Amino acid sequence: MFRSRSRKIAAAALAVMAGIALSTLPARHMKGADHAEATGVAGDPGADIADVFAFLDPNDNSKVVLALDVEGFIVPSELLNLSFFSPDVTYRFEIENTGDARPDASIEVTFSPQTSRSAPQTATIRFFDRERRHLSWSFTAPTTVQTLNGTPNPFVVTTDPKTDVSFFAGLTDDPFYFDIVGFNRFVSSVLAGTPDPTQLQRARDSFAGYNIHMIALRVPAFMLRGLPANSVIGVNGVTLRNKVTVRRDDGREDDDEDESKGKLVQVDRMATPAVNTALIPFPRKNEYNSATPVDDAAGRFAGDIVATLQALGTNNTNIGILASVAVTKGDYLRLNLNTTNTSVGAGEKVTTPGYTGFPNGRRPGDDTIDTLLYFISNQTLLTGDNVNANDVPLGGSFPFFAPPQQPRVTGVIDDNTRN
Ligand SMILES: [Ca+2]
Ligand SMILES: [Ca+2]
Ligand SMILES: [Ca+2]
Ligand SMILES: [Ca+2]
Repeated sequence: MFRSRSRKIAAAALAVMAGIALSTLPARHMKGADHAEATGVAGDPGADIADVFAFLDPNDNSKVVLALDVEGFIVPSELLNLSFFSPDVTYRFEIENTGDARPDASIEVTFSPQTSRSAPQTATIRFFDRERRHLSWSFTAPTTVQTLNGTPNPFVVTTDPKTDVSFFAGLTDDPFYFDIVGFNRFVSSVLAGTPDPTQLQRARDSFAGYNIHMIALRVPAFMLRGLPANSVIGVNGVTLRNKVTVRRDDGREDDDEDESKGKLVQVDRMATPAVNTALIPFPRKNEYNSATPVDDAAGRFAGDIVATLQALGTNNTNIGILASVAVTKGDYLRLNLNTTNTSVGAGEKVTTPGYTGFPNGRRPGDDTIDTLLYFISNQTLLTGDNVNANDVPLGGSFPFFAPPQQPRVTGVIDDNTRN
């Protein structure tokens, strides 16, 4: 990988430096972008957002692709039993387009109950403008049904003829890639006083071989710009459940007869990867998930985030960059709709000429962990966790994610998992 011994030593030194810095993180066991990062969502997989994506369709920059995924680590052999979206969860994309922290529009997705393993659920997609008070449009679409065959069922994409909005929901390969174990072993070695950067050379993608529940939309950009049209939008993924649910003796769940009918409570939120996972102290992680970007901009978590970054040795310039992404105007994925995008980011670094990805929105292939480590290390460390790409190729058209990992056919031994 490196051409000379001196480069190897330099890379190792930088890795040690970052490791020493990262060892001071309040969350010493980093799990993923946002997979099961807090106790409140770790026990509620159907509402646990793992990642959020926002990028210009590389084939048609007049469209924005929005995606969020929940309930990761679905093993291929269980993909039939576990392949459904909770009918009790509201999945919401909050859109901010005026430069403050307050959402100006939202897209909500809900699902009918699953009635059969071989029948799709029906998703209802609703667009609200003016801070969710006005329903602008809605349509329904089927989910993609799964199979235990060696070849996955093709993705079912529905395009609403009135709005030209496309929708997909179903299992995909988990697009996030990161060596959880190597990273945590390295941090442990630093904590023990014997920094061992070779732990970062495992280069094993902890998410390889597993599937996740993906919800993706492709939306004409003008719908998200607001009036007057703005060039930068913020995207925040949110899950909500009914505030009160009554569990009945016959197994039904009912919220119709309670006075709280219709009231929703936020279960999880996610925009910038790894903010809650890496920068928020453990005792405040559930609180962070329940809070809003308005709270972020008001400084509710700024002290914790800045203190963590300072402890990491991050200088004011790079704290400023990271704060502008996740604190100053609230934690949103901010995407410039006027920045031409021609790829899904696979194989690119933040320093790649012409790079247009995270922290400008987030594309499926963007190496967000390496990018965050790059800014945390004052733009010195580029090798990150040495996992540089997803385990399988991403798609070339909407929804751009890879098909689900299937149970292997007879004679195939490797299941792709890299534990
Ligand atoms: Ca989460
Ligand atoms: Ca706003
Ligand atoms: Ca993957
Ligand atoms: Ca990486």
